[in-house]
Amino acid sequence: MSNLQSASAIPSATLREDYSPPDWLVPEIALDFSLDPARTLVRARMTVVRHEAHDEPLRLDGEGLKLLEVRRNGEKLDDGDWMLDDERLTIPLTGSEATVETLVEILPEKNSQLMGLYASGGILCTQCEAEGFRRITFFPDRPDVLTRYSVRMEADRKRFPVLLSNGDCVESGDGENGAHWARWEDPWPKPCYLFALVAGDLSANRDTFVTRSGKEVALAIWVREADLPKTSHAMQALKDSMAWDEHVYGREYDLSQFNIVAVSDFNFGAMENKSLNIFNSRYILADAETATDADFEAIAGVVAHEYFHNWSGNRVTCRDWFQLSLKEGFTVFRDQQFSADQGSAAVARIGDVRMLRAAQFPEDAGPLAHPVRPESYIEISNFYTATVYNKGAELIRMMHAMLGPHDFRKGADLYFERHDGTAATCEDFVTAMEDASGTDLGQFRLWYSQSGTPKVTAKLDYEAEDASAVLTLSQTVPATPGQPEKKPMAIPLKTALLGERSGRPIVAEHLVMLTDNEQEIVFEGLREPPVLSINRDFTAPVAMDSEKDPATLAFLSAHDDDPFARYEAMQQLMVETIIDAVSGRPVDHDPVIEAVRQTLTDPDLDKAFIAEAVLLPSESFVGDQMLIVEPEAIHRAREALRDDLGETLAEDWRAAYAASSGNAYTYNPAATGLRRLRAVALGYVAASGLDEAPQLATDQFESADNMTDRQAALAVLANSEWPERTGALEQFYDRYRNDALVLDKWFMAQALSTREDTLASVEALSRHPDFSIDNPNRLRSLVGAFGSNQRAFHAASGHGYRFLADFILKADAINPQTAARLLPPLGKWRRFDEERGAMMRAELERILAGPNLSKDVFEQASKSLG
Ligand code: 0A1
Ligand code: ZN
Repeated sequence: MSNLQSASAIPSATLREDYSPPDWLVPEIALDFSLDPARTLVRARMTVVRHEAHDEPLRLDGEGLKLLEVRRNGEKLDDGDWMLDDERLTIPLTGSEATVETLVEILPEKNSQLMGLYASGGILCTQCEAEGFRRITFFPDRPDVLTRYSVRMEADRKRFPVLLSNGDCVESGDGENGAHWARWEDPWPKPCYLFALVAGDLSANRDTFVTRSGKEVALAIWVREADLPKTSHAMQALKDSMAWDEHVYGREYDLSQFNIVAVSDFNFGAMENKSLNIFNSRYILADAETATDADFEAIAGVVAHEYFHNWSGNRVTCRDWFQLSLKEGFTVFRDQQFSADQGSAAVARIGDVRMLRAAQFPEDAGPLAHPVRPESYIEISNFYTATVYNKGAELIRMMHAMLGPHDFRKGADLYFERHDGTAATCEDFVTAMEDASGTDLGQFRLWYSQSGTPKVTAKLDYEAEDASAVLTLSQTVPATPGQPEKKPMAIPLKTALLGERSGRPIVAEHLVMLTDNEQEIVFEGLREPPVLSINRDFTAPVAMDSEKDPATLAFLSAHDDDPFARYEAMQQLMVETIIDAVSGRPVDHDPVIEAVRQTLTDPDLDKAFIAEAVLLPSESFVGDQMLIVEPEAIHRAREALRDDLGETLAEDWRAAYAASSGNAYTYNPAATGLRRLRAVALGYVAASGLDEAPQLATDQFESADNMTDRQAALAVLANSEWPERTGALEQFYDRYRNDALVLDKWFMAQALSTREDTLASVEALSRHPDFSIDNPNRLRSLVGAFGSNQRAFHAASGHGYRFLADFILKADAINPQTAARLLPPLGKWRRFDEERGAMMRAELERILAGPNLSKDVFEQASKSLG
């Protein structure tokens, strides 16, 4: 198969600068599927039109297809009339237009990569982004070829009573031998990565939405019948998203139906195929018994994300895959705005930044760093990254901050107006923002091309005599692979000064643009000594060093009027305290304890905010701040601070726990905030060493009327040395063994455990009868989660590294995309001591030497070593 590498063939890279427009366009295609999981036949008849003057033949991408027939203008061609290799079919054509027809055979049941047409739990479904369509039929598989689709499919009526594709069902009927068929037409030209087809025994939760211009849209969420009761939250999220996009961006839905299908085997979260979104079932199915509040939030976020793609991605798509952030960065920004509007905006922002720091900052600081608009790739699937998605969203957010909401909306309108129905570039987006607002975004464009997280230092010097202060800002952008030298970036920083005595703003929030390597800003007429509050709301995705002492950080954590800055001050105080301990400097837990007490007992604060603010930074995040990561020392220092916080504030934790307990389950922002605080408080009660802690956790575990509380208690028990642990894990397993999504939580709680024996228990779990390497969710919940467990993965024996590498090699033979996504923890080898670093490198080398390595894993492993 073409995506498997022999040791001798080094896969080649595709370069952004090599882009050239397609030689042939395909305005129309008629697809005819004879569906059978064991052997499906696909007939494709397309009209091809020569694009500008050239002599090139028609080249169609194809992978793993058995070619049975080729026709040109209706005439069957002999073998010598075309050329075939394992990547493409070449057909000579004369004239400016032709009809080309192919017939191929594919084997959905054998498709373990989950790209193209595959079988999941008896359902046949497709995944075409980025380059899966070529595994269905021969076609110019690139996003700048836009085509109108007519799709006929025929299948056994009993096994596949429901037949879906993009657009509308225009005809259907009975076939021979118990078969039936349907024909779907999509009036909107689209790139082939947005094609979708589903056939299966599915039931629908149906609803309707009336658009602002009065068109009725039929909505349906298709699942297995038993799962229907778990679809109401996703349906509500869909209707909310449709209304939100009209209200905030003026974007209306453009077809008469919108279908969502949930499948249990899926490489990513979900896919925005035109009017037929296909979802990983974990982002659709939810009820109080089986899903946590975090699951409910994620479902709403992903449903919104996929829906918003209808405009940012489908109506305006990407010219080439280097422009992926054009649709993904913008759509993540839109889904973040939507989520912020559903509850506490501050808590939503904290969540965005947590995610960015957990996934993107490390990526930007490691061997896989790449710009938001990459310059080259070997396998495009490896570029569905936190940089393209989440840093990409931060770029859009910075433009929003610089232009203001009004001009930003004008820019978005202009972008949609100019590029509707076309394949556009990141540059087109920035130009539209520039043209609509008159803002010069020249220097800002560097954010798309320079990788690495800028480091900004801010120093405020106060002159008491003349009531003034000078803010000195400087920036450096670290060298990253292929980019040794960097230019200074345009960095928007929302800034305010607070009075040291009053705790109130004495210079109101305003946007400071840092554009030079170093810059000074003078503030005059200061009534009292100032305290700097900078990068409020995290306006810029930078690492900020503002040289504040613990007292100032504690002050800001109690007084800053920007909730994000308040959270940030507390985090910084906690990180510095832990790092002091790791580095052997004298440790003083008191400022953290005092700051946490203040926040915890502040009656004016939202409970969800308190819960986020008092949570200690993760061991990985602390490690990311250090030159050489010391996993065991970080674990010990963090646990010591946690125990001290638990013990010293035991009364307060008990009180917070009690105040947030005892309500019957409802799902709304106030109730989820209370549950979040209860979970955090339970964690600290457990750390306090109070005798009652095991009982409290066990009671919560057993009597919870919802998964949020039950899972929180399970996590505390799974981390503990208490005898109650084993019983709780057994009970959980017995209760949920038949629910795959909940069983994933059971695997994950153990893989994330901070206990010393986690590696051994994960090894044992990998032999559990319910573990399956074929299902991406299960693989990620055990092996993926383990790779993010800093203590267990970095066990000094190196066995954690070996375990992960073994799984990457095994998974690569089945599903290269999912295997490659497990690799980044090994790529951090430079950040660890010599022994660990050498062992990690050795595993990367072992992976690279693996037989028949995929392009996906080859790219990640070779770049990680480089
Ligand atoms: N466009 C989707 C992400 C996605 C990408 C590739 C996939 O399959 C390999 C699936 C989904 C999104 O942003 O949600
Ligand atoms: Zn997306």
